[in-house]
Amino acid sequence: MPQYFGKLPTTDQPWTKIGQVEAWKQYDRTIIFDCDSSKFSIAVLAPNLLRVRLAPQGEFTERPSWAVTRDDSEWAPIPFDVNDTDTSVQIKTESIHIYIDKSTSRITCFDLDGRPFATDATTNMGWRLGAVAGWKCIETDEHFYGFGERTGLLDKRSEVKTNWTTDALDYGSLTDEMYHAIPFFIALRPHVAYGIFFNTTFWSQFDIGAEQPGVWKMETRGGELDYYIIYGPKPAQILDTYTQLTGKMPLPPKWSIGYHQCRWSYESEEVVRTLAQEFRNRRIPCDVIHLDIDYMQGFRVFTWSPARFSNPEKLINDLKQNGFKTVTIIDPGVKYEPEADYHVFDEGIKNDYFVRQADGRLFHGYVWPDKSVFPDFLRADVQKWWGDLHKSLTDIGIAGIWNDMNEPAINDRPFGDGGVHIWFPLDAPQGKENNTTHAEVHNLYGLNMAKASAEGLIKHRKSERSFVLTRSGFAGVQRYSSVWMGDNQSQWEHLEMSLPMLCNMGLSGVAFVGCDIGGFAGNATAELFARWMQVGMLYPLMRAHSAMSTARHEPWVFGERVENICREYINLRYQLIPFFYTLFWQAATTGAPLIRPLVYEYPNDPKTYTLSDQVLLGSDLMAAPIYRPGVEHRAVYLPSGTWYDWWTGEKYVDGATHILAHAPLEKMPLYARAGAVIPMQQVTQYIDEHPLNELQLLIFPGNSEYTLYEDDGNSFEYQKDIYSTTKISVSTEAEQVIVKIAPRQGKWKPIRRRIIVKVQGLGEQSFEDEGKENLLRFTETRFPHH
Ligand code: MIG
Repeated sequence: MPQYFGKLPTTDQPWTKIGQVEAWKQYDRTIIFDCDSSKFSIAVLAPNLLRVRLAPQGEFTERPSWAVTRDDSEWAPIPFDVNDTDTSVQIKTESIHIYIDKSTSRITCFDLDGRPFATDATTNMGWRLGAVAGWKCIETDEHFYGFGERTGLLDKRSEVKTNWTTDALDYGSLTDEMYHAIPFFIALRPHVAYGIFFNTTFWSQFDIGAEQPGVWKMETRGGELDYYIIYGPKPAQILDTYTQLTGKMPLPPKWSIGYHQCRWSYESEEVVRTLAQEFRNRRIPCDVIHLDIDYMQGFRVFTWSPARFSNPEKLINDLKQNGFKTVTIIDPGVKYEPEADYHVFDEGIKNDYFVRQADGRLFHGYVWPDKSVFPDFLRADVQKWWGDLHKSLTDIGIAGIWNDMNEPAINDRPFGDGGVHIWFPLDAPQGKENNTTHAEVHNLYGLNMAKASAEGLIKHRKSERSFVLTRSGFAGVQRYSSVWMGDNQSQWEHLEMSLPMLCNMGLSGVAFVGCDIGGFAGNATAELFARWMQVGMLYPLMRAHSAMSTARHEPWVFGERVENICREYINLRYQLIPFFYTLFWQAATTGAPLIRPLVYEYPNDPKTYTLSDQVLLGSDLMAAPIYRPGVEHRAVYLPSGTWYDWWTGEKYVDGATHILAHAPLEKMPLYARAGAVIPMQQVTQYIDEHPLNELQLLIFPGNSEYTLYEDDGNSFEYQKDIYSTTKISVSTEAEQVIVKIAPRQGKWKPIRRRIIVKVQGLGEQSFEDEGKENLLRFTETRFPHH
């Protein structure tokens, strides 16, 4: 039976609804409302941030907010007013008003123009055995984004989204549970947008008007309703606040934003060496090679197959000399192997690091190493142990770790106890002194594994930044790791879906994301692969990968024409590294995604609300890729303003219109917004191949301000303020474009270099970069078209 039929509600019990407000009292920033036997509270944490909690039994319990990095008390106090009338309690901050109706306990928020948002529905808060829920109104023309990792297109209105980490292999557009669970979304309509972070790690679910049109619902199988309302009105403001709550990403090492090559598997030293040399011979840039599970001895984590990788240290070092970083996969399942001198199993048993069942027996499941046990990553001592195990890898030069199967997946084929499906027991005790159960922390398993990996790498690679990639995570995973969308397929539909999937991840606070270029399962055609490499150039994480027993998917296997296309788009990626790196800095400081749906930048333009097949990189570069076979033309929506064709320089004045783009296989339509400043560098075969003595600023006439961010790209010195920013302003009047480059700010200094400023259609000027102010004028007459 398809899973969506299995989910039809049949035996639901009724909800007990909250009663009227009988009394209320303010404690500092929190207002507590007494209703019959229950209580609810509203804490004002910032002018645009509220936390609402409901204790059905009238008792707020001490409960951990696993994903939240800031306690309520850690938010800077802000002024707000509380007024009491016969019928309501009203709270006013400098950005929003909150109205609590005493007879129903319904909460409504208003912006300063009186537009309602996050309005409680008639049934507003309720509970029944083992579950709590909240209901709010969907406004006309409201659309819903985020929800973490989701298949399908951009807007999730009318859908049901469950938050429960799962190995979602063979996923398609109807799949609900995915590898990541991020109970956060953004609701948006013209002039109003707000975010909801549902603060629960238990199983939870959003129903966006499927059960009751006009009402969205959140439900969790935990004891307390606890959620944050984050007012915008711009998506960028919501994400900034949301990532203050769940954490910002650190800056990645610059090499990790180059091209990554992966396959299940490059199964021996010889295969890996040939692969690496192929990239260099063919002059296709590549920075990272991933080793999938076959590098291990019998899938035992933290071992190497002596037969296939006899001298990993030498291999990794030789790769390093040739400009490659090596990333190894690590799964959570530890082979159950008593008395075999397998140190990981032995140490884990000795210290009791593995999850036990409620009856105290060791829990085991079947994964790649066959019978396996699972570290309890919730425990700090287990995290530390696991992190330290990575020393054996970092000591021989491993620069990054790829975490797979950490949902945790245990019912994967081709294993199983005679085909019997094994579940991870929800009542298995977890945590220090067994203070909780798997039911509460299942969703955190991948996040905490990634955390252990990230912290182990920081500790053992000392002064160098590392790369972590995880298949599973929860809200806040951005603090530790990059993320990929698991096992996609070599299908046009999956190529198309990759853009809205990554956009919704970005709208859920996770900026460093990618999909397997070319598709994981199945065989790509030459045409699909070429189109996918073009789209992959836009992914914050640009990694190609393919599954065991599929045809090879390296950039050169589809013949010369496709190889040239791959080279051209990978080259473009490398030219755009300063642009991407600055976007990562924006993500790290403001929570802004790199890859953005148009609605992010144009939230008042309803034409963008369901637009899933065009994306922005940052705010100024827009791609309208092709994701259908045989298609060489497509409609492109240009939002309001002036746009330029990236390839031809053609200018489109006054947007909010559609154009027809011509896109032969060699071309992915790309556009730059008027005023765009795109920092670019020379193509190298890998990051830091040699010092770069040129920085190009490609500018499109218009009016704007841009800040370029730079640092050494590899160390943690930026955390000690060793970085620099340069403000570039562009103004255009009549026939003249004026580019003003402000003095470089900050402590980082580039090597001797020239800055080449190229204004689209008006030629270029260059100067020696001394970090000083520079004013350049470009006019039609001085620089005629060429
Ligand atoms: O059971 O390690 O999503 O990227 O190549 C499959 C083998 C396990 C699933 C991952 C995929 C990886 C594969 N893994």
